[in-house]
Amino acid sequence: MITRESIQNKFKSIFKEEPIIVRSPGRINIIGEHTDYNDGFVLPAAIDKAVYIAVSKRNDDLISLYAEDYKATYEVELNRIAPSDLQWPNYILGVVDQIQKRGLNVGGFNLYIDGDVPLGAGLSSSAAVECATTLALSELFELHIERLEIPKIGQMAEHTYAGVKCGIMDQFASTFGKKDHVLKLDCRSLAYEYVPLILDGYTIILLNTNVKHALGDTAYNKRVEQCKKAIDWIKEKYPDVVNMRDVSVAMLDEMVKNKDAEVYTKTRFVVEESERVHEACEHLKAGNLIALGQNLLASHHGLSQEYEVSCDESDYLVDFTKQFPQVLGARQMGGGFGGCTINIVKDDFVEQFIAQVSPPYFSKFGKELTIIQVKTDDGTSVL
Ligand code: GAF
Repeated sequence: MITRESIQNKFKSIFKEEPIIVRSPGRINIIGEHTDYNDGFVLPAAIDKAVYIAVSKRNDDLISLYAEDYKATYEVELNRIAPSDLQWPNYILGVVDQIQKRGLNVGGFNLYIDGDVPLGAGLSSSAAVECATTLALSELFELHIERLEIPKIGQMAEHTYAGVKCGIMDQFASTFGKKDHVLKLDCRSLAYEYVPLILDGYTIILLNTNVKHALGDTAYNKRVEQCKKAIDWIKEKYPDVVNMRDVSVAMLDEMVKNKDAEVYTKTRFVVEESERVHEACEHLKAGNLIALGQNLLASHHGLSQEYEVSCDESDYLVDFTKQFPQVLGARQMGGGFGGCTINIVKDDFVEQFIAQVSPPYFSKFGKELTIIQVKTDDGTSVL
């Protein structure tokens, strides 16, 4: 188990210094997928799996990184940072670059990174690295970066150094998450509301397909572009429309359907998914978990058949749950193309569910299924 002491000891053994340590959690998302970069709504929560970053100042201009997961070191001079072919340093270097672009001064530093957010599982390990790095450097160099800037810096680091044109959901949830709550976030205004996550007799189970998604290599950026394309067409008649947030299905019918059937199907999903967030949030508040589960299933249908960001493994797992009345809903979670499905499972059915789903998954795909039980947790903080 990772603790403050284990990180501190490891850091001291490598860098011989006393570090500042920051913890940033991964996230789940109840519903609202691919709506964030369209200025829509999302319903994520920070979880009890996190990234830990420890930092100390150096007397020179070197950035010296050590990643526990890779048992690897990466060093670069402060004024020579650039995206690396190794992906993992990019989440840190991208943050340094963003901080510098804001006119803030960082000096050379040592950084150690460890964590228990499974990588490539759609639980936003990369956003957690970005948020933890931002807060750690802010503390180390007394930059006084405002809390609302943390997710913005993380998101831009992802765009510029990791090459994923993501929205702000992951970094926002990692920064502002609150134990026992989900966040209903308006990705346009960044106004948010904490909604208690009361699942009364049910629990959230994640099934990790172990199909590792790397969003930079997937159709993620293509989907972002397809949404922009639809907006260009809609603006021809409706110049006030800024992005998909302002679009109705009627507008898509009028301005997009005849131009490009694929773009039409994709963007209609976005409009419908954003509406589902409001519905699902009301169901959660009212304790209507059956209706919430139906929202999840509808979301997955759209992600798979319309937005086409699912994969055989996720589709199989979601379909498999449909035979069990004790599983109220399931869907692929996060950017897509693998990672985890999120499932709402009756407490006393969890063991049986796991026992029943794992063997057929292995026989069909030749891959182990990893079961992850998560609890919600607080957002980014100094330990
Ligand atoms: C990834 C992105 F990073 C998020 O911004 C979001 O778009 C999500 O995919 C899909 O909802 O996690």
